[in-house]
Amino acid sequence: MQVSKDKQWEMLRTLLLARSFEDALVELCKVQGKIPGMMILCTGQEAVGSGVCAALSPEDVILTNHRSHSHLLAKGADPRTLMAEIYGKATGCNRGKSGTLHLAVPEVNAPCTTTVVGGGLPLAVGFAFAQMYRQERTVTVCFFGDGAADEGSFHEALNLASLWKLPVIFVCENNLYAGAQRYEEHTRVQNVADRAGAYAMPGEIVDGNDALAVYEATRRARERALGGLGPTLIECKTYRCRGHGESDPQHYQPREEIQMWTEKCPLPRLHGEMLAQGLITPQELEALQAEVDRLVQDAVRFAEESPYPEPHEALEDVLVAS
Ligand SMILES: Cc1ncc(C[n+]2csc(CCOP(=O)(O)OP(=O)(O)O)c2C)c(N)n1
Repeated sequence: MQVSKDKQWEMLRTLLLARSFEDALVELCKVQGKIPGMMILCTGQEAVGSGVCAALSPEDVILTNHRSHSHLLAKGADPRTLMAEIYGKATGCNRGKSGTLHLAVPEVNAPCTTTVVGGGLPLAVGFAFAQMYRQERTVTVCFFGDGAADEGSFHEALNLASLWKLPVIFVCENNLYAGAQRYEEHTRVQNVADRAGAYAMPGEIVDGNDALAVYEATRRARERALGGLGPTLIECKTYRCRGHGESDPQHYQPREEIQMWTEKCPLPRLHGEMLAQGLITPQELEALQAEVDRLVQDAVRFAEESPYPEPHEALEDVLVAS
C-alpha cells in the first residue's frame, strides 16, 4: 500500500528532529560538559520510533526504555520540556527529577520510561488490559531491545498478552548489541521474531532502518489488535551506531560494521525515496531541516535559561512508601 505524502512528511520530520535533538545532546554532554550523567542515544535507529508512532493515534500508549528520545519525540513530546528535563531543570517534563533515563510524558500517552531491561513488557500488558477492559479503541506499544528479549519478563508478557488477546504491539529494536554483548553472545535464537510462534502470535521481521516498512508493519499490527485478534511481535533489524552510552568507546564494534550501517542511515533512506518520487523538493527538505534545527536550538535555550529545582521540591511528586 502506498503510504500517503502527509505520513511520509510526518515521518521525515520526526526522523530529522530526533537526529538534530541527539546531535545537540552529544555536543552538550561530550564537548561542552553541560549535562551530567549517562547519555544513551539512538543514532541510526530513529526509523523505529518514527515509523511506529506515525501509525498510532494520539490516544495510543507507548512504553519505552533507556533509548527513548526518538520514541518520545515521534509521539509528540515537546522538545523544550524534554530538553529541560535532560538538563535536570525545574521546567522539565518531570520537574528535573528524571533526567534522560526516566523520562515520562503522560500528556502524549508515554507514561513511563523504564531502564530496568525488560521492565516495560509486563507494564505494557497491564496498560493493554486496561484498554481492553475499558473497551477503548486504542493500543499499547512496548519498545525494547534484543537484550530485553532474553529476560523472563519478555516471555511472561507475551504469554499473557496472547492468552488474553490484548491490544499490544511488542516492538523489539534489535540493534545487534546489548551493552557490550553482541546478539550471538546472548542467544542462539536467530531472530527475536521467531519467538512469537511459541506464544501463538504473529512475529514479523522488518528492516528497522526503513521508516515506511516499520510504519506498515505497525499499521497492520494495530488493525489486528483493534480487531480483537491480540498482540503482534515486530522485530526491527537495525544497528546501534554509537556506543551503549556516550562514555562507551565501542572497542568491541568492528569499524567496518559501524561504517556499513552508517551508510544505511534511515534519514537519507527516506528523504532519498521521497525526492525520487517527487514528494519533496530539495528546497523543502532544506527548509524542514532548518525548522527542526531551530526547534532544537530553542529547546536548548529554554533549558539553559530555566532554573534548577529548589531543594524543598526534592520530595514533591515522589512516592513515599511507609
Ligand atoms: C534488569 C537489568 N539488567 C541489566 C541492566 C543493565 N543494562 C542496562 S542497558 C543494558 C543492555 C540492554 O540491551 P538491549 O535490551 O538490547 O537494549 P539496547 O541498549 O541495545 O537498546 C543492560 C544490560 C538493567 N538496566 N536492567
